[in-house]
Amino acid sequence: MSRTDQFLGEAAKYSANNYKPLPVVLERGQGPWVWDVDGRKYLDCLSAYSAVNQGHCHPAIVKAAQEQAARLTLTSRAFHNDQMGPFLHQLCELAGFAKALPMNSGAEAVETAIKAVRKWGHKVKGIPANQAEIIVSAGNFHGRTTTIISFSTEEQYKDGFGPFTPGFKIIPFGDAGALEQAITPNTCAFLTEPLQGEAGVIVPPDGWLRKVREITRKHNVLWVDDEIQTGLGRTGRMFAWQWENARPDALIVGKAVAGGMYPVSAFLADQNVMGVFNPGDHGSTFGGNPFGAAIGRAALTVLVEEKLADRARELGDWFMGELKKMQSPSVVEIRGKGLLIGVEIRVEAGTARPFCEALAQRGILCKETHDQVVRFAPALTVSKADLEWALPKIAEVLAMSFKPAMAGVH
Ligand code: IF1
Repeated sequence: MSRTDQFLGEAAKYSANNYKPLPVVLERGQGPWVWDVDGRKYLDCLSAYSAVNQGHCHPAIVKAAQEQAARLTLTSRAFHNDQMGPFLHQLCELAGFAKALPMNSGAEAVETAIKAVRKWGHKVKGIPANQAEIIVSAGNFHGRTTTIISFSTEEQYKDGFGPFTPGFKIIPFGDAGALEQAITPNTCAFLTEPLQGEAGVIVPPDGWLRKVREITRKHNVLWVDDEIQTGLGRTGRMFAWQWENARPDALIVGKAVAGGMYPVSAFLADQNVMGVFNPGDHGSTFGGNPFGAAIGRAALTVLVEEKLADRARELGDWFMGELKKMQSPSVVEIRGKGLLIGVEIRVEAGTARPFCEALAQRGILCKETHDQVVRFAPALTVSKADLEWALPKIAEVLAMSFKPAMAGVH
C-alpha cells in the first residue's frame, strides 16, 4: 500500500465526511509548490483558497512564527500584549481604515461585521429595535455559521440546518438597480464580495462598485466589503474595491492576513461604525493573540515588500491571456482578475472534477468550484517560469472531454 493510500484510509475512517478532497496527501510546501507523502511535486493552484498568497512556508513568516512561538502565544484580551497593537496599526494603514477588530476565522469576522452594522443601524441610524435588515448578493459565500448560511442561496449549505436567522434580503449579484429597490428605512447595510469566488469566479459589471458606493451613501446604508478571498493582492490590487476606487464603509479580511500560517481575520471600519462596540459586546479568546499578530505583521510586510498585488496583476493578465489562446471546445468562458481565474467547463464536456483530477496527475493542483468551474489561483509569489511549466499541461487537459457525470459534492 502506498503511503498516500494509508493516509487516505485513516482519514476516511476517522474524519467526518464533510469534504470530498482530491486523493493527494501533502506533507511539505515551499512557495507555490507542494510535495505529497509519496514524493510527488505539484504546483498548488488553489493556495488554500487564497490564504497562502505569500506562498507556502515563506521564510520571513516562518521566522516570525518561530520567534513568537518561543516568546508568548496567548494572553486573551483580558490583558494587553505587545504584538496586537503594532499588527492592527499596520493592517489599518494598509487597508485605509481607522480601526480593526481581530478575530480568527473568516466566518467570525463576517459575524462581527453583521453585529456591528446591526448595532449601528439600531443605535446610530435609528432603526427600531430588532428590525435592522442587511441586503446580500445571490450566490454569496461568507462562511458556514448558522447565521451566515441563513442568507446563502446554495440549498446544500442550508439543508437540514434550520431554523435560520432572519433579517436578510437577497438581490442578484452585480445589479445596482436591484440594490436601490431593496433598500428600506430599516436597511442598515449591504454585505457583498466584490468579486464572487465560491460562486465560480464571477466578475461583476464594470462600474458596479462605484454605483454601490453612490447608492448606499445616498440612503445612509453601510457598504460592507468581504475581501476575505479577494483581498491582500489576489486580484491585482491590494483590495478589489480599489479597482473602482470606491471605498467601502467596512472591510472584512481573513485568509492571507497571516499568510496561511495561522487563522487570523479582522473586521475594519472607521470610528463611526466601530464605535458601537463597548467592553463586553463582542470578543474571542484567541482574537488578537500575540502569536497570530506577529505572524500577521510578517505576512503583511511580505505582501508589501514583494509587491505581490502588482505581481498578481501582471502575471494574471499574461496567464489569463495564455489560457484564452487555448480555445478548447470544452471551455465556455475564462474569466477573473489578477491571479484569481475561473475556467468554466462546457456541460457537454463533463463536470470540472475530472479535469481537476487530470491536472493533479500532471502535477497541478486545482479544485473545482460548483460543478463547472476550474479555479486557478496560485501563490502570488509564483514565477512566470512556474506558470510556463504548467501551461502545456493545462492545454493538454483542457483539450480533453469527459462524459457528463452526476453532480459532484463540493
Ligand atoms: C471551506 C469556498 C472559497 C470566503 C469569503 C468568508 C469566508 C470565505 C469570501 C469564510 C471562505 C472558503 C471556505 C472553505 C472554502 C473556501 C471557499 F469555496 F467555500 F467558497 F475560498 F471559495 N468570505 N471561503 O471565501 O472564511 O470561515 O472559512 O475562514 O472549505 O468552506 P472561513
